[in-house]
Amino acid sequence: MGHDLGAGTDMIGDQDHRRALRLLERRLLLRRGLSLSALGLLTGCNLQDGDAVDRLLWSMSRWNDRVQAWLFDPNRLAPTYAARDITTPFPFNAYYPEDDAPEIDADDYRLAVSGRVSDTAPWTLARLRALPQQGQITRHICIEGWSAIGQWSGVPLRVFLERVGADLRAGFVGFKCADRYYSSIDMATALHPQTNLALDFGTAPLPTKYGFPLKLRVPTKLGFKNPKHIVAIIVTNDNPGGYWEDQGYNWFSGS
Ligand SMILES: Nc1nc2c(c(=O)[nH]1)N[C@H]1C(S)=C(S)[C@@H](COP(=O)(O)O)O[C@H]1N2
Ligand SMILES: [Mo]
Repeated sequence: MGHDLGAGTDMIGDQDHRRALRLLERRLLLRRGLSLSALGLLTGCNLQDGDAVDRLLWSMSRWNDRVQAWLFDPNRLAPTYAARDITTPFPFNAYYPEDDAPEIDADDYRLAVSGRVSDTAPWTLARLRALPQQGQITRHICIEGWSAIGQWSGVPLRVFLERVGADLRAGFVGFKCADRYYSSIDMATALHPQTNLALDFGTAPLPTKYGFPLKLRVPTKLGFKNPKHIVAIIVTNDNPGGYWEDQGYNWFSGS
């Protein structure tokens, strides 16, 4: 199908390249709130830093094309991989350094549910683990130009939404995290068979840095639409936006 993005974490190149991409992306976002997709259209335009930027834009554009070709199709499952393909160590990413990841006490944890649902009772981890569990080995793609393969499993979001009596015709499902992060997805994506409320990473509970105790795993979306440390879920017709989405990243980041 031509959506193999290559193995390993460094599909674009070295650290400098990655840093440069990040700077470029930030500049474009500041300028006009341009999305990554719009960036592809600018290739060869009047950005002025000469060859370096040009090469960067070309590789970014190619990267973006491949990502877009690979990404969301509601009729298709995201590619899955074998255990030997798993990236070790798996990269950490957040808007803060690893040491600042929120520490959540498993016994005190409660998942809040609100909005267009019939049952708003909070969920303990034990209750979440008592629901049917499922998982896949899939590729996580970060907008900053890296990707990595990992294994996540937990409760299919569809199962959870049905269990709380969610209005499955509502437009959006929003997620609030224990840090200041938040994100949201459209209902079609929420009901996609691979969209998962992940409790486990590999064969053990999610480590703190990867989102303990609960992370949304959406293999059909970019990494930033995979909120970690989820503490609240809302079903709503008002687009809840997101931490990066509200700073100009393309909201759909999939199609
Ligand atoms: N709560 C929370 N979730 C988050 C983020 C964050 O900063 N806080 N960053 C997002 C981004 S941009 C990426 S690439 C992935 C990184 O997940 P990882 O640390 O498991 O690789 O988490 C996403 N979910
Ligand atoms: Mo990301």
